[in-house]
Formats: sequence, C-alpha cells, structure tokens
Amino acid sequence: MTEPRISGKWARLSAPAYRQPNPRMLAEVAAGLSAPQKELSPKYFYDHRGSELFEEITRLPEYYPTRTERSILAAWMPTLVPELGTRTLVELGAGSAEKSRIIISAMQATGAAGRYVPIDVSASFLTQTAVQLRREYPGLAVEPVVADIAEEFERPRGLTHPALYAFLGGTIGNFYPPAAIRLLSRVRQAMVENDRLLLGVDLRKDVSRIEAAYNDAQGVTAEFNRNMLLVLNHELGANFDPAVFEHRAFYEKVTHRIEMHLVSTLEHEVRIPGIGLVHLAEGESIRTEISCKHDQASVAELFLAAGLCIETWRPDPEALFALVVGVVA
Ligand code: SAH
Ligand code: AVI
Repeated sequence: MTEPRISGKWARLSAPAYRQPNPRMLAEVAAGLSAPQKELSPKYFYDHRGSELFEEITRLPEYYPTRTERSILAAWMPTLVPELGTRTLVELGAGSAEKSRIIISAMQATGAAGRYVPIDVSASFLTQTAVQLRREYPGLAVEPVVADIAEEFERPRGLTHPALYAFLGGTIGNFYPPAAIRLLSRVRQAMVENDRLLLGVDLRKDVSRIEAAYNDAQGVTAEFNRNMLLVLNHELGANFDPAVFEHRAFYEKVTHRIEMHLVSTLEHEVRIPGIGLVHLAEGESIRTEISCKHDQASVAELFLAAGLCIETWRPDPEALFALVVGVVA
C-alpha cells in the first residue's frame, strides 16, 4: 500500500503551504475520519476557490435552487421589507450576497440607510463581498463577521430594529436536524419583537431532478467536492490526492436528503500531521455533505423545536424551493 503522489491538475496545491493547523479543525477532522462512515464538515468546502466553485454551481442549468430562490425574493421583497420595516439585515452564510442585494435594495427603497451584517466562515470571500457592497451601496453600513454558525458565535450587538435574519440558499439543509435546531434556537434567542427570520429551503420533489442538481454534466460539483481535500492539504498539511477520489451524490429517500461522498478508487493511506495515517479501502467513501430537503411540515417541526413558528410559507409556482418567514412562537 502506498501513499499517493498528488498529480495532474491537482498538483497546484501539493506543497504543504500550511501554517500552524487550527486545533479545532484538526480535532474535528480526526474524529470525522475515524468514524465508521468517514465524514468531513461541508464548511471545509469554502476556501476562496471553493466559494468561487459554489458561485459557478449556482449558474449551472441543473442547479435550480439559486435561480428559483432569486425569483421568489424578486417578487416578494419589495412588499415584505417595507411591511416589516426592516432596518438591519443579518445574513448567515452570506457568501457572495448576490441574492441579498434584492433585500438590501428593498431596504434602501424605504429611505432607511440600513445596516448589513453578513456572517460567514469563508474570511477572504466575505471580505471581498463586503468591499463590493460598500461600493455598490454607499449609504449602507456593512459589518462582516467571520464565524462558524454551527458554534456559539458572538451575536451582533446594538442592531437597529426591526432586524431580518436571513438564512438563504437552503444552507440549513447542510446541517443535521439537531444542529439545525441549535442554530435556529440561537437566532430565535437573538430576535426581539418585530424581528423576523427569512429562511430558504429546498423542497422535496422528483428524485431525478434533485440528483441532477448534484451531478452536473460539466463536473463543477465534482470539482467543488474534491476541493475539500485541497483545503485539508493546505490547512493541515495533509497529502490527499483528489485525483484518486470519485464524486458521488445520491438521494436518500428515508431521510429526504442528498448525500455527497468522495469515494476512494484504490486502497491507500493519507498522512495528516497531528493525526497520522488514515487508511482508505478501495471503494470506501468520505461523506462530505448532506443537503436535507423539506416540506412545510418538516420546517414547522424544526421551528417548533427552536421556539419559532411559520408566519408565511412562500414556494415558487413549481414548488421547487420555498422562502419561509419565521417569528418567535
Ligand atoms: N447564501 C448564499 C451562499 C450559500 S453557500 C447563497 O444563498 O447563495 C453556503 C455559504 O455558507 C458559504 O458562503 C459558506 O462559506 C457558508 N458556510 C457554510 N458553513 C458555514 C458555517 N458552519 N459557518 C459559517 N458559514 C458557513
Ligand atoms: C450551500 N448549499 C445549500 C448547497 C446545497 O445545495 O446543499 C451546497 C452544494 N453542494 C453541492 N452543490 C451545492
């Protein structure tokens, strides 16, 4: 059994350019790779390149969620935002904030200068987003926060209310239900009277439509998936060779979720400083993401457990995706 040489187009990051590894990341990766079903958190997709690849995914013909959510936002925000009187937009997992601009424009149309607090784990991408937004909206106070929303993060203080907490894109689906409930509970605890949650959820539908969205013909999702291994090489000095892993994405009907895996095409070992050698059998997989699909009842269940309730449920006409307004129960 041999350790892989990193080859071909993946060689660009083969030299371990890593600093001191983040101890929390090291512990999480060690635990995930020693579980019977090896698993890594999807938050490790999003270095700068991973965030760019995600942006590319959102433009793919098969990937319906982004354009569908955008169409609901475009139709609804010009009336919802003035109704709510939103003065501050706090956004979890903001990314490029491409769709958030629809909400910000609706805030500015009411005459309020407005405040935007994007929260994201991807520091360099968040900085880029903040710079662009300040340029586009000169009156807007943009206050980015780099944080892991799966953890206790410092809640933004001194917000102007009413605040709208937006969690778009269906990213809530990337959290296992107990973690999703903890996250929503933290948002609920931060909410005061007249604040609202605006949640985007991808809906349950024909399996082939969902599976196509995660197995695009151009292979962008496969590259996004493999990019996680480059993040581990860069951050931890690991020696994963992405070329020996295959992308696999399939729908699990019982749990109503897509699972993304990286499947080792050969038996080999990977060295991770601080962890040691990780053995992968031929055909063994690392689960890199779940993406849970919802209906109104499953969202109501998550909300109930988090002390929230659904104020408005708004799907698109094809019922592919829904935006949900949540209020403190
Ligand atoms: N909201 C955008 C981007 C979705 S991609 C949209 O709807 O298009 C998911 C975003 O969430 C990425 O920007 C990623 O960096 C961020 N993210 C994923 N896991 C996170 C975590 N645990 N903490 C903070 N941000 C996270
Ligand atoms: C960010 N998140 C909602 C995306 C999703 O669809 O679960 C991430 C993604 N994974 C593969 N394609 C897109």
